[in-house]
Amino acid sequence: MSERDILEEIRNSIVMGHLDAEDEGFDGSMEGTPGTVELVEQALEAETDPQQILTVFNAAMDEVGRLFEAGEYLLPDMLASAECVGEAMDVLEPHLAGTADTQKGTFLIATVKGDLHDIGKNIVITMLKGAGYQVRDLGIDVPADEIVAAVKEHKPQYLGLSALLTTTMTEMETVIRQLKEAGITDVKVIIGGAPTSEEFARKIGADGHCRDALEAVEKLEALRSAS
Ligand code: B1M
Repeated sequence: MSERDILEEIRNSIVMGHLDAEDEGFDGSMEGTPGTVELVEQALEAETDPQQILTVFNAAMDEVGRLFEAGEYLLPDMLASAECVGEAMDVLEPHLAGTADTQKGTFLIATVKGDLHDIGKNIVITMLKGAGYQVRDLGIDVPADEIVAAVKEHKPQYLGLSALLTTTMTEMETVIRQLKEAGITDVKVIIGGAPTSEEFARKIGADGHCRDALEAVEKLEALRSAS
């Protein structure tokens, strides 16, 4: 199978919620055929660039979002596709991970209060670990005061905030305000997630916005060399 074909198969398999060969997928007919996990393993065996596989995860979840918006997919369908990406990330992570370089500093990240989306955050974590940062994941649905307490405790150089909902992105502003109120000015805050933008980052006083995980690495490198 060509590289293009296998990447296309991974994309389809995520969209169809086909986790692995034991799973039947949304249409009930896929049991016994390679699912997302086996296809990612095959792609890695064929020496496909892991970054390229990550790009396919993004594309597949965009399609799932489109189908959900069109009313063709329900919540459990989105969850099944999300599970495919989660398991596939576990297979991919060792191929992306690097060794922590203590010189590079600590990066703390959370999905803000009210928001349960973590696929993007987890990709950012994998990429930053791969780039040598020490990463601490605070998880999902994390209230602003817990984030501020974690910053006080761990004293990271960088804080990442993720939000996928227009209703939760406003929590990022709360976090930045509470950091200021606590007198914490030495942590650089960068944000990301589909509804956020460069303009929004400026408005709430963040130090940067990242469109994707690659840009998160670039932004941290830029902030590091500027400091
Ligand atoms: Co939800 N959901 N969802 N969902 N979901 C969206 C976001 C939505 C756009 C779908 C749609 O309608 N088209 C829509 C939001 C609409 C809006 O706010 N305008 C939506 C909705 C409405 C909802 C619910 C409200 C549905 C309901 O209950 N009726 C509900 C809310 C739950 C909650 O959070 N309280 C809900 C629930 C869920 C699931 C739990 C089923 C599941 C999440 C499972 C999980 O994450 N473990 C889910 C999913 C899977 C999606 C979509 C389909 C996919 C998200 C995703 O994983 N994308 C999504 C549609 C879409 O995004 N196209 C959708 C792939 C991922 C790699 O990209 O997360 O953007 P992304 O991350 C990127 C960048 O944004 C950036 O880098 C990442 C990697 O490149 N980035 C950062 C992200 N965070 C960063 C942080 C950084 C830096 C970069 O820090 C430095």
